[in-house]
Amino acid sequence: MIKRLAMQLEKNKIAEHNDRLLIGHQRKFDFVAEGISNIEEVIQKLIDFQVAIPSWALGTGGTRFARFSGSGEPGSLEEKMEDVGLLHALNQSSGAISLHIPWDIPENYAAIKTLAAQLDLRFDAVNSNTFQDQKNQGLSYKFGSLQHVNKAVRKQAIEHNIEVIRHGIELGSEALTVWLSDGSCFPGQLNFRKAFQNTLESLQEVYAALPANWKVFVEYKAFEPNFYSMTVGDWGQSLLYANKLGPKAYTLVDLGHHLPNANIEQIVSLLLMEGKLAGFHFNDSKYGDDDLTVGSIKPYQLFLIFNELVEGMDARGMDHAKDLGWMIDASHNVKDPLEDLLQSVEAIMLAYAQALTIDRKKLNAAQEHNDVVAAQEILQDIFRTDLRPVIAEARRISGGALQPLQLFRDLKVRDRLVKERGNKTVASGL
Ligand code: RM4
Ligand code: MN
Ligand code: MN
Repeated sequence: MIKRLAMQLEKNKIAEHNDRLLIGHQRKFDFVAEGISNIEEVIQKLIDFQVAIPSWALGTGGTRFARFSGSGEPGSLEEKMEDVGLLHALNQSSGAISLHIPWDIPENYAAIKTLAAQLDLRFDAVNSNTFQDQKNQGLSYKFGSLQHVNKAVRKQAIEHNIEVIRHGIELGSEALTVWLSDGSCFPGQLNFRKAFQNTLESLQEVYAALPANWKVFVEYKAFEPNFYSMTVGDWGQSLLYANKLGPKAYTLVDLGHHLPNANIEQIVSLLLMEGKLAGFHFNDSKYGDDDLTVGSIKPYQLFLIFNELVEGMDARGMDHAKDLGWMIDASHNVKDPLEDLLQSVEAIMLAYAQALTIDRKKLNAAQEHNDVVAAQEILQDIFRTDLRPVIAEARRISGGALQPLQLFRDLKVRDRLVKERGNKTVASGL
């Protein structure tokens, strides 16, 4: 059983691996820790910080042209959870999973919850899907869902969202993420104002179905699959919906959903200021919604985003670990999905650790004195400081591996999964 593999990993293999690397690690950690005055606080915050893994990113993704499936991919929700359990056993920072419905419909809630508890996982936001037509679906979403000119289509999409909430309630989720592909491909196709109003009214019905402790995350995207207009096209439009909906509605930032060169860190800062930032779908991109490994293309941008996050959350007295949704939204065309996800979580932890060690007083002073050079020096000095031993130490203390990726390879985890699941498995979802 894979489940047993995850547990075995936790107990023996990780300890052996850490013992082997300990002396070298300690030396590097001591060296870097000496320069960080709040090192204990930083490590505690790193231990508390958990990134949710999307259930749709555990298999090989594809492009519009082809999908080259890997081997040993999870064939069921249970196997996907076991994969996330493996990641979490290795890094102790992936203790949550985000489900996409209907790609992953939980059939036996009690069994799924028991498995989650065994793997030390909780359920983050549940995601609805009205961007595809499902088998046996009455009406088509070809021309949109919540925005549709036909009320019956809107109703069908609203009901789907409410059904997703119901699944989430059973599992202990506390948020619904709505990403709409609604929009238009050609000028004249859509009356923008009517499309907005229809979407708002539909979202209001979904909002009314939220339990008291729930949030709804309105995710925006500037382009694709519609190429002329998107009905939730940017953070301004998402914020309009969120403000009109009410206090349980927030704007979700997916790093790949902006027009080229958008200043995402500024968007993050202002959404936080308004108390309307939902959280993130982390990924990286060069050209569009590439869904690449977090930090693989623009690590400095990621660091600048975390700089604004830490500053803004602290200004509002927020709990870093709990008050926002931290999720990955990635796709893996050429890498092993589990290795890729380990890299993504590592990149997120690194950017967070760096942001935690910025000298805020110094940075404020530089800003107050218009000392542009000093401000840049402060940020870049931290960005160029190697804090990998600090996040490794946080992992070690919480029972994870000093080098998760190395251990994943040393233990030939993928080979074992292939043996268990076979060569020709194709995971559902993207
Ligand atoms: C979209 C968007 C959503 C994700 C789907 C699969 O581009 O990022 O968050 O649920 O892809
Ligand atoms: Mn997304
Ligand atoms: Mn996307």
